[in-house]
Amino acid sequence: MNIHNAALTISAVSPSQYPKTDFPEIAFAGRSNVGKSSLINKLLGRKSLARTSSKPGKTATINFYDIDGCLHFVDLPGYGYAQVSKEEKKKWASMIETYLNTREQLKCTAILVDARHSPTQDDKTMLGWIRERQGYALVLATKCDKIPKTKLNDHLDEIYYALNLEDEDILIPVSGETGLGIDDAWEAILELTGVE
Ligand SMILES: Nc1nc2c(ncn2[C@@H]2O[C@H](COP(=O)(O)OP(=O)(O)OP(=O)(O)O)[C@@H](O)[C@H]2O)c(=O)[nH]1
Ligand SMILES: [Mg+2]
Repeated sequence: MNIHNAALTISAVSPSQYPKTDFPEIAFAGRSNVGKSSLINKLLGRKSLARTSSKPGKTATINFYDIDGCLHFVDLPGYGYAQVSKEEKKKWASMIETYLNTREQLKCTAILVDARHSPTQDDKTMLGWIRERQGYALVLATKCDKIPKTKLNDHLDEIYYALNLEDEDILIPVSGETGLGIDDAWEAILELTGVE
């Protein structure tokens, strides 16, 4: 996609702050530090629009990025970060759940998993929520640049089976570092959000 303008619309914590726009949204969910914000930057061809950090827990709000006034990318707080207090975890979980369960503009939620490791119980729980809402799974396996090319298929197979993926689901290997899989990811995003 040829992007002319991408900008942060708002960092929201509650539904009253969600943008009053009616164009489609795609959300990016995944464990803290899995590479959500990095992938958003790569998809948008921007270095640091979405703030990233080697320290998990960077994104603590629901960040809406407006793309040419026709699509919102929604960067969700990461889950599963052990160092966050119980209170904070509860707050983030309820923030994510409220958005996923109530937002009508949400057309697709992608789940990001680290291609190097087996998906966690938290990943499976999150995918369960997503499936309940949209039926299928769009799984983006991140940090593939860190896996030797000859091993990549083994890692993808492991994710496929661990998450019980099926034919109608989509699993795309990506890298927010090298740009691997970015075109494929865009193709899936445009199709699943219905953006021309
Ligand atoms: N090698 C490599 N590093 C990556 C990739 N994606 C992200 N990283 C690194 O992983 C760390 C976390 O990336 P973020 O994009 O901030 O992760 P996040 O999922 O947004 O994390 P939270 O906001 O805490 O939920 C950073 O140090 C990134 O540079 C990737 O595809 N390849
Ligand atoms: Mg982030």
